[in-house]
Amino acid sequence: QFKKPEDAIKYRQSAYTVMANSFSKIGAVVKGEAPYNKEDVAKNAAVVATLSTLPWQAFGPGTEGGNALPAIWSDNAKFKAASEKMQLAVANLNTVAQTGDLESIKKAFGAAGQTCKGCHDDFKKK
Ligand code: ASC
Repeated sequence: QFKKPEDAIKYRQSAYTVMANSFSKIGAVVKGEAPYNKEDVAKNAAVVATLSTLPWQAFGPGTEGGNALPAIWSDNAKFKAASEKMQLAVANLNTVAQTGDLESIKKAFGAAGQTCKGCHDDFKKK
């Protein structure tokens, strides 16, 4: 799917970049730094949920590098489990965001943020 390892690295980093942009916009609302607009949050949550499905295909054999730690390949089952946990958490954030209940959004956002961090701790260069 990717001609060079750099192409895979660029692809997965791009997906994370777009995801983080939308996630942090929701974060600003959750932290009270931006006003709550239901449609904006719902849209950003949908972007995060969709983008969350993309990076994993770009961690194939021979694509080591970027900010990825070798544990992604040496302990791939654990990486996959962490990625699935994150995808479930952001899918839930998206479901909740579409309902427009800010308290539920705050809870789902916090839980999703923990799954980002969980993976970074073990699999991303500091
Ligand atoms: C973000 C972002 C992450 C997560 C993480 C939550 O906005 O870019 O990686 O939140 O920091 O703990």
